[in-house]
Amino acid sequence: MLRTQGQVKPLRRKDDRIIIHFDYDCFYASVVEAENPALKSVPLAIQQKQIIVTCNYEARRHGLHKLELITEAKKACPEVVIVLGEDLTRFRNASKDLYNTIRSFSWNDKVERLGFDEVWMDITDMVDYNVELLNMNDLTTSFFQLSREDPTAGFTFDASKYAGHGFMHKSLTKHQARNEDEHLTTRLRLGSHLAMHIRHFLEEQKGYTSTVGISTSKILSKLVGNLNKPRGQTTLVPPYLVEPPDSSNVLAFMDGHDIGKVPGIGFKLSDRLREHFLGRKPEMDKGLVYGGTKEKVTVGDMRTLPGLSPQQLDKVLSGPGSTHGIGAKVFALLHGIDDSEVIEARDVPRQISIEDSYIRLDTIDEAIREMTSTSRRLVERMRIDLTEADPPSAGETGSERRRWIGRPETLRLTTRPRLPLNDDGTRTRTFKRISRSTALPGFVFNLDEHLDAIADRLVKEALLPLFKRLHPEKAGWNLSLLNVAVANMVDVGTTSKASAGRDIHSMLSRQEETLRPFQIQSSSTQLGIAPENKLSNSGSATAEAEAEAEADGVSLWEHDSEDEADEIVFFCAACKSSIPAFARAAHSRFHDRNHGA
Ligand code: DCP
Ligand code: MG
Ligand code: MG
Repeated sequence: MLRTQGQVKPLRRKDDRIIIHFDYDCFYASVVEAENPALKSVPLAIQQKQIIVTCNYEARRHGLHKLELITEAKKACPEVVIVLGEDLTRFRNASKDLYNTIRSFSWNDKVERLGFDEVWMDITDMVDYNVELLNMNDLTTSFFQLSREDPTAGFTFDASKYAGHGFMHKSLTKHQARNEDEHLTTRLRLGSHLAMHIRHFLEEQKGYTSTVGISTSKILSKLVGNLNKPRGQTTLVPPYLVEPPDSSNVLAFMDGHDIGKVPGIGFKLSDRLREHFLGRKPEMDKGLVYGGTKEKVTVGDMRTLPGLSPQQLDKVLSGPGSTHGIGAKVFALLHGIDDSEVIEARDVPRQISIEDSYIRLDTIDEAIREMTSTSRRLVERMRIDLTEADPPSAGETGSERRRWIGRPETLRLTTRPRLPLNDDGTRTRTFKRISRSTALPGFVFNLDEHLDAIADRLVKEALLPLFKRLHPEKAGWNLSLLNVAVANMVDVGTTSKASAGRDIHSMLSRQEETLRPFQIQSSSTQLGIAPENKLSNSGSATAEAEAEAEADGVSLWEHDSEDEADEIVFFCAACKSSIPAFARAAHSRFHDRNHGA
């Protein structure tokens, strides 16, 4: 069915970017195999708690699956080698190393990680530069320049075809397929060759295979990559037009997906969409910790629903805490349009949070005690992750001084209250988090102060007031979780080696920007003082809206599986381990389940 003009017009894409999405094959298993290559040829599974978080492809050939119970896996394949993966250090390190390797190819530093094993790279600048260099009369022996400065650095390739697979939906006839955008085709071809080059580099230099998608947006590149797994790559080929719908390869490709599979439409949104489409609550498999099979409603089902419009979707999807303009965003996503940028690399995490879950936490004294110990760990974490050694100036000796390289501006307290008992004595479980934010006080940055003193003061002056806003009653509440986070990180710039050798210009311009609020400071000892010109963002509308949207799970990138990896360090005190953010929701459900209702 053709959409009316009025609805399609806002769907003009911005200038096409070329984006590559990497997904490392069976990531945790590959990390373990890299340490012990003998394991490559046997079925290998990585265990966390009672489940297999991932397994190698040898194990998959034996019928094992990701997120399967250990007991079931052993039954299906008694010879499986199981390696414990509770300690995430090795995975985090491997992830950072691979990320830095990919980043070293980038000119614009738009290289973004999702979870531990996915990376997007915006290669628009590299592709466009190289399109200019093409000899249109002899595309088959082209040269891809990997550096603007050194014309000899690069590789030869055949620009007349794609590297790897190209995806063209079968519904598009040859005739329609010819109606393609030549320029976009050329650019995507170049993108596919660069993707192949980096993919092979990762394989040969680092020993990791990956699955890659190439398209014009984050979402399309991520989705199309899935078509050839593992160790493959797929380019979504033009035509990319939105109109007419029956000759768009993008729409044809998107239409077949279950709406829940579209990144950016998380489980909450997809449930509301399913409910809207079916006209009733969808059947849900509540018994499954990791989200069960639900009734399949496809993107095509939704997209062609009579009367569908951004306004209508807004009505269906907006609720407390929902993202502004959610209807328009989802409407665009259903049409395969996603203008979200690949976020530029940074040297400090975006936020740090520490949390603990409780079977019972229902007195103010306990709450204060828990907030204090959590704060202590948080400040300790900040000192590790957000400072670097400050080289002593001439003539100075003695103990090593450190300086802050990232300064979060916001302090956030999140709790998850248990619902009161039902009449029949049962308790309805809820995963709903509530939060309040305030400006992070400057004394937290005082490196000379003892951790205990900072934690005490932080609770008294900042967290307790937030707590009272969340839970005004003296008693009557019972919390199953407390989380203290610092967010709104301002990157103060680093002098470390990690940042050396990168595009100097982009680094300088970035530093200028981020340093602006801190120009009154000159040395590390003064960093304990909050900048004079900093406005208090206590009760700031954006911070709270953000926190609440997060609490409701209605954010463009669903937290369950689509988060910012250890950009958000999440420490679960219940099992004493750091958890990558993508696994947080699943992990906390795991504890809930074991604690019982
Ligand atoms: N992971 C986890 N908990 C989850 C999901 C994933 O610990 N709930 C870990 C294990 C994986 C890594 O994160 O190795 C990436 O997960 P993916 O689901 O992307 O899967 P893999 O990379 O393991 O496999 P594939 O080859 O299918 O990409
Ligand atoms: Mg992945
Ligand atoms: Mg993977």
